[in-house]
Amino acid sequence: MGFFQKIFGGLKKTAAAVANGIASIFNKTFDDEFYEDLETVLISADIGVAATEKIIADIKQTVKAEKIKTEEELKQRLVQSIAELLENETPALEDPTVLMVVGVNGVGKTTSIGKLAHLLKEDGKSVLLVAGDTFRAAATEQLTEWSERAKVRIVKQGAGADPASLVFDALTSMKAKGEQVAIVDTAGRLHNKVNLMAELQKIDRVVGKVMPDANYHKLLVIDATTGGNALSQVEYFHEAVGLDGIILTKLDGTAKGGIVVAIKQQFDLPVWYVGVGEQLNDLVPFDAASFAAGLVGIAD
Ligand SMILES: Nc1nc2c(ncn2[C@@H]2O[C@H](COP(=O)(O)OP(=O)(O)OP(=O)(O)O)[C@@H](O)[C@H]2O)c(=O)[nH]1
Ligand SMILES: [Mg+2]
Repeated sequence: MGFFQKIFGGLKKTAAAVANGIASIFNKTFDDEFYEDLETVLISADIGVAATEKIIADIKQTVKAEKIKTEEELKQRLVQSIAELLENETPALEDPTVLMVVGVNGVGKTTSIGKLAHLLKEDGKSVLLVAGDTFRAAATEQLTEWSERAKVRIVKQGAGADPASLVFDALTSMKAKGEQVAIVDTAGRLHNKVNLMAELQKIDRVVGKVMPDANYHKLLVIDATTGGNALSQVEYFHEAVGLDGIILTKLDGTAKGGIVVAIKQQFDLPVWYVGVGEQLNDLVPFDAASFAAGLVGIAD
């Protein structure tokens, strides 16, 4: 299955909600009431107030300029407006790359890392997983299973080991072996948030020290089913460690996939990958046009 079909499939619930919403409000008058209802449909998909206002303004203008009449034309125009808001550049992963993956507990960090390792390996890269979540023994076991599925090397230590020194060892061996991409798993929860952020900042310094020339990116994983709360997670982690991008998981389990648009609008952070299921192949590189089409449920 191609990436487009995967994104499309993952957005099925959101698309059904948006398409049904539009079908129930559509009338050919394009009056104020119609636009108010359209606003409600978009906000219900978690697109966010600011982005929704931009989309509505854009639609209002083009409905007149392009003489839009049918529901299908309206939806196509909607796809275009959303795609414009989502357009972003994700950097090519040049060697060597270090990715630190952060996020609150349960959002899908470890699972996404496993899937990403597979995706990059399929792309011909040598990948190293670093089991930086030493807070729970089960976390290391879980990442080990993923390393076996994706057939990539893993560096790990016992539960309770210091994550920063584990990362130091892992990256030192990565340099020696000439591996191309390291993906570092981190804890989602420590005794408190301050400890967690201090730990992430410590790992951060170690990466800078061992591999100052690496292409180092910090990715926040957020769970699409959490709704508006995801926005405060973005804000918090962005302030604490400075993020480069987002991995949005569990798109398959929600009708609120529009959260991506709200995040882009509020933080101007690009989405790099989306998770559309629990299997090895269920992580897809983000693409604005496909995502926008999937969100509205039309395949161009
Ligand atoms: N349906 C679906 N489930 C997902 C997706 N990504 C992750 N999950 C599930 O979400 C649950 C939590 O995933 P983990 O990868 O363990 O999350 P985590 O962020 O590493 O959690 P902690 O290590 O506890 O902080 C698991 O049951 C995953 O299978 C996705 O894209 N779709
Ligand atoms: Mg985990």
